[in-house]
Amino acid sequence: MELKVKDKESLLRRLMVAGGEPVSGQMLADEAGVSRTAVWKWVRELEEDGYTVRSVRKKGYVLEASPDRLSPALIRQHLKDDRFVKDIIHYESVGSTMPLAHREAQNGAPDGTVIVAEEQTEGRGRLARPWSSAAGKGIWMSVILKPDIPPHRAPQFTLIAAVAICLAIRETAEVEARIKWPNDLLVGRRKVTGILTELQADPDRVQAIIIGTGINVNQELDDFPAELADIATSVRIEAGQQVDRAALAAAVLTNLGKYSRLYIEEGFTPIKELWEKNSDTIGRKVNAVMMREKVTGTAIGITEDGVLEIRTEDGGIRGIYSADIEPAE
Ligand code: BT5
Repeated sequence: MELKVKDKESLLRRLMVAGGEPVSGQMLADEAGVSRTAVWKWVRELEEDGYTVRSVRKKGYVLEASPDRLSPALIRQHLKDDRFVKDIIHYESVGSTMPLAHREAQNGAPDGTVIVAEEQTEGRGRLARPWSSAAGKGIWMSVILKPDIPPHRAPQFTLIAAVAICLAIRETAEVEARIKWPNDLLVGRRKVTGILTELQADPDRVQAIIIGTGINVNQELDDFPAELADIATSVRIEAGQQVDRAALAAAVLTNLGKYSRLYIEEGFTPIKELWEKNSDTIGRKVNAVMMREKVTGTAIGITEDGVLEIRTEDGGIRGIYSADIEPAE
């Protein structure tokens, strides 16, 4: 990781890796090629951003506390592997991170660009359904991927994302989320995460895949709007304690990099195995509710294209491409 101090963000990272030891203001100024007053100004700006920086006489600056935010520096501090994440663009409040990510992707943003917001005022799910995205409570994030694949393989990335987030929640908070086909993570019967995958493509090549992830992190039950009271949960509710959003976001991004690499190198089989192992859907009797029909049967697996296979009462097998899945009993 590049640690040379050149601005406020790199100063912050430098104080973070010092792990509570003072870092000399003179040394920072020399390294950055600026005056000690300029370093002091960066420190003041960090304090305005909510960090607590103590100045220890004759020794230097110590980072004492960080705010509960999804700032690039805080997320990067927790990244186990920085091969995947290229750029993190952080907003206080946006309508939705999805159109912003589309625009960045069109303007040439590379694979591994992340758009993240503290709050969305018009967060959305599939079919333009609303997605509740309260300020400071969740991870409302869109990730740009630019894999060299044909468009029909793009839905597999929803499954990669589901595996990546499911395992990140387990690793960070020891909460056992399970994947409901195709794009929800549940704890018990309640939804903790929704995933929205969108595509920019030519007829034969993917230009960009945008993975939108809405992870409920620190809501308490009464933080949810009334219509979600019986169907939503958060990692905090399930873990019984506050969860570090930046650490969880970093775990999600680390895993997204790890499992998309695994997919590119070894194909869909290892992803399919992980998906099925962590699935809430496989083996259950379900109704697949589509626009014009409802198919009832036992979910038996997913295909190479991410299609859900259901064995119906008459013993036939139906492939489901897009539907809402509900328990049949
Ligand atoms: C989804 O849609 O589950 C995909 C949600 C994707 C949200 C992310 S946040 C970052 C990015 N920016 C966006 O604007 N979107 C993405 P779907 O399967 O259609 O589920 C939508 C349904 O989930 C709604 O109709 C509600 O019933 C329910 N819902 C809404 N907000 C929720 C929440 N915070 N937690 C749990 N359930 C919720």
